[in-house]
Amino acid sequence: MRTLNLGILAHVDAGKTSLTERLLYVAGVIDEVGSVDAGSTQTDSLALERQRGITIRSAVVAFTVGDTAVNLIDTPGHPDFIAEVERVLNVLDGAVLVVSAVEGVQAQTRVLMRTLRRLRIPTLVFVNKLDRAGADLDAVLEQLATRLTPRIVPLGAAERQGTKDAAFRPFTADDDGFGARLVDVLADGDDALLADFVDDPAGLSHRRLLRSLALQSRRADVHPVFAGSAITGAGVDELTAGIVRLLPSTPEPDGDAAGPPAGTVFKVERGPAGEKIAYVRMVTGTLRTRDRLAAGKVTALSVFDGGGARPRAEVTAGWIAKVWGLTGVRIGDSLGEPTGGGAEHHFAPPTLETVVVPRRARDRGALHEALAQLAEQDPLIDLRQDDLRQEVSVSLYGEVQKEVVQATLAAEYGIDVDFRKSTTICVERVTGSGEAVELIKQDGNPFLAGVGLRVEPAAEREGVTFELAIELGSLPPAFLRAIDETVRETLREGLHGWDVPDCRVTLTRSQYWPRQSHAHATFDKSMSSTAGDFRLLTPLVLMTALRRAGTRVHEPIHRFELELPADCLGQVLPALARLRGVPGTPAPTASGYLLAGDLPAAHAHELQQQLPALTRGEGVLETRFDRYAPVAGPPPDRPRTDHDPLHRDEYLLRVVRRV
Ligand SMILES: Nc1nc2c(ncn2[C@@H]2O[C@H](COP(=O)(O)OP(=O)(O)OP(=O)(O)O)[C@@H](O)[C@H]2O)c(=O)[nH]1
Ligand SMILES: [Mg+2]
Repeated sequence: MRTLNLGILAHVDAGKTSLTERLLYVAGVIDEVGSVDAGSTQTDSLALERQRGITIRSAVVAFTVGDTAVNLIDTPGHPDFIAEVERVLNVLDGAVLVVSAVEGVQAQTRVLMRTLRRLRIPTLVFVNKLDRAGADLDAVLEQLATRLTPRIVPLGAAERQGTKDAAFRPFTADDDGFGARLVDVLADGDDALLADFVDDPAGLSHRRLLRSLALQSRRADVHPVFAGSAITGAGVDELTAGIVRLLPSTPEPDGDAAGPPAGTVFKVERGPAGEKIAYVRMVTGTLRTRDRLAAGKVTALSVFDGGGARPRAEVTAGWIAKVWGLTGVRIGDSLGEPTGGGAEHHFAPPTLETVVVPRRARDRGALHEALAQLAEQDPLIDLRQDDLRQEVSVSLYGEVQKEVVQATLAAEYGIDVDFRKSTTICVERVTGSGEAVELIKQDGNPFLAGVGLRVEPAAEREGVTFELAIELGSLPPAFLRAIDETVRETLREGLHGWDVPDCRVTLTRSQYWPRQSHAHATFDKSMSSTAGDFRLLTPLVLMTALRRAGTRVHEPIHRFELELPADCLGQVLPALARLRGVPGTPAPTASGYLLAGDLPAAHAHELQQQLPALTRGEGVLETRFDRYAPVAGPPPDRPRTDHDPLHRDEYLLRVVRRV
């Protein structure tokens, strides 16, 4: 059996879940097509998804076409749940990008396609909803080519679109112009094809063109386009055939699957008894029950089978498995051998933060526990415990995600919560260079550790780097590791309490007292340095260096696109200015204006709320994170969550008392 791990991605409501249902039906997995609107689909299985008719978590189902086992991952389209898509991207062999034939290319369509192309994930496009009034395949094809990529290959035409009898008619060799269009796109990525075409244009067989199409599609060089309807089933047979013919799959390993198991964990959930279940995409080797891994011992394995899962004793490369027993596992982990996957983020981070307050004070402990479990399934909510104020806060993408967190806490944990007003999450960027040093027994340094650090700015997205300007080997590795880890932890709260995402830190000095090993003396903590000494001293030195280097607070800025009726411009512009928006020149459209520009993330939600009143309900706003920019005026401070290494005396008092 070959395996193919397929993601279904799209803007919200384009029809991913409906299409998933239809693919399962066509493959014979289900006898009846469930409906999103009736809350009866295989993949929208959470109570909350069924109530709201939107997908919140990605879900895996499986079907078989010929000798290929397809694991299909249905993802959420709402931008608040983009993190779910992100986690899945690392495990896909291919994707189907769904676009509505009525709405066409939308904001999230562009974000997703850009990412799929950057990661070179082979992607087919399915233009859905051909049956709906207003469907216009040609217009959508034009948008795909101009707004996504010219490297698309439409494989058929729409008939009777806009009616319930809408159909997708695949092109054949006899279709006028189809061959020419194929040559046009394919010759770019196939030199031999180009040469033969130049030699003898009439001599290229249609089969040769289709072979080149499959090859280039599997390499993510071109994107075949299908069309149809998830509701009526039109075009879904052709799409099914295209999935196995035009996307790459993993062949069954022949014998040498004996290597150590390696795989990527892309989802973690809790079973009915609270047991942790990891979803792993196997990359090499074989994983068996009773295998011992760093994260725990495998107690059970299963692979996907239709809407359910089937127990297995072992799984090999290419398969997605549910794995029980790995108590220490986290999303994004590589199991076994490192698989090269890191925590690289493909999409923008959450830009909102909110304090979660239990309605009943006695729920405080349980709330923390519950949020910690949610953070296990969704690490980007980045639980933050403020020890001083006894509060917890979470990072969020938007108001819908907030409602989902609230509803989940109520339904699954019986905890009713309210949220404080959301605030934007800023970052601090280092502006200059600064150094500090603390040596043993000098200037009241109470630790048996000496550390000198230099802090310098780093380029955006460079991350925190830790380098050595001391001789390698002059400090035991355990101490080096302690400094390195503490540097990264400390930089999560900069001078104003915000994360410092990019920064170069250099270790310029180091000092330690070796383990005492005189004739009768055993290890004596008062005379020998420990990793703990380095962990406690490093924040002090680092924050002093950071203060000398200086930081500037940056806030998240969204890019917005706003379509509005012509006569509303006069009201919209001043409203934008009040929200610190910076619009470009209004571009006239058929029905009014298109206004694009920048808007602080802090005000994106407000603009959305004011929009109906400003535009008689006709305005359409799309916003997405674009970049961080310096905050004008006094920088906002974020409360610190722990002992404050900026104030040396207080820090020492707290830390020393604790030790
Ligand atoms: N007429 C018509 N309606 C469709 C079609 N596909 C989906 N719909 C409807 O569109 C709505 C959204 O469908 P979903 O399948 O939930 O869309 P989705 O992309 O999974 O949505 P999210 O997961 O929330 O992003 C539902 O009301 C569907 O019934 C189609 O081909 N034709
Ligand atoms: Mg869905």
